[in-house]
Amino acid sequence: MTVAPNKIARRAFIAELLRHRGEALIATGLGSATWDCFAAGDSPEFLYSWGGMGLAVPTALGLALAQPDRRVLAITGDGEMMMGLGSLAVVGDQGPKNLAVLVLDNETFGETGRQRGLTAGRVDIAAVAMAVGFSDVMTVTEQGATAALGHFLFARPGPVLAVAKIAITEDPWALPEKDGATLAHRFRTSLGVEKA
Ligand SMILES: Cc1ncc(C[n+]2csc(CCOP(=O)(O)OP(=O)(O)O)c2C)c(N)n1
Repeated sequence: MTVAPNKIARRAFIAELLRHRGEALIATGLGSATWDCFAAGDSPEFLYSWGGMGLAVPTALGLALAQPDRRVLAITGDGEMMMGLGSLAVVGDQGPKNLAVLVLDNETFGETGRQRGLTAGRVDIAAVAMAVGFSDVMTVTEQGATAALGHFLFARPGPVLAVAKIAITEDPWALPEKDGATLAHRFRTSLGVEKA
């Protein structure tokens, strides 16, 4: 699936996609992916990252292995994913059926000043995922693709990865709790593995 008339507006896209979440756990990449998920409606089942560039997929992989009965989705940016690219190979090696990855690809380091990202050139993260053993990949370029994407990310046997080609946009600030210990405690409590 690859057409690109108008690139995707991330906030509305994520809000629509998360309607299909069910009980999936979400690990967000730093910066904009975190703000998008928080803006769509906060949940203790969202594990936000404020600064761990490259750690969204490793975090989601750990969750998926520790919680095999829960669907786990990492939502992250292209720059963040490129920094943690090797983690895709670990996912391919481990092969968790309950893990999905969504890369919000604006082909820039948006948050730090729109520096050019590698996916603006020849790098194809979906092709990398296929090459390291993901079971399926998808590239989305349409705002209205959220139902198909939701089914792919939340129901297809994993590990699966989707790349959504998104627009470079200026979105209003939407900042969740910042304290990592508080966020982790809230998340673990919601899983029932820690007392409130
Ligand atoms: C190790 C490390 N290097 C650099 C940064 C600074 N930094 C924060 S967000 C960001 C860009 C993230 O780009 P991308 O994941 O594509 O997300 P976008 O902002 O474009 O949505 C960078 C370089 C950081 N937080 N950590």
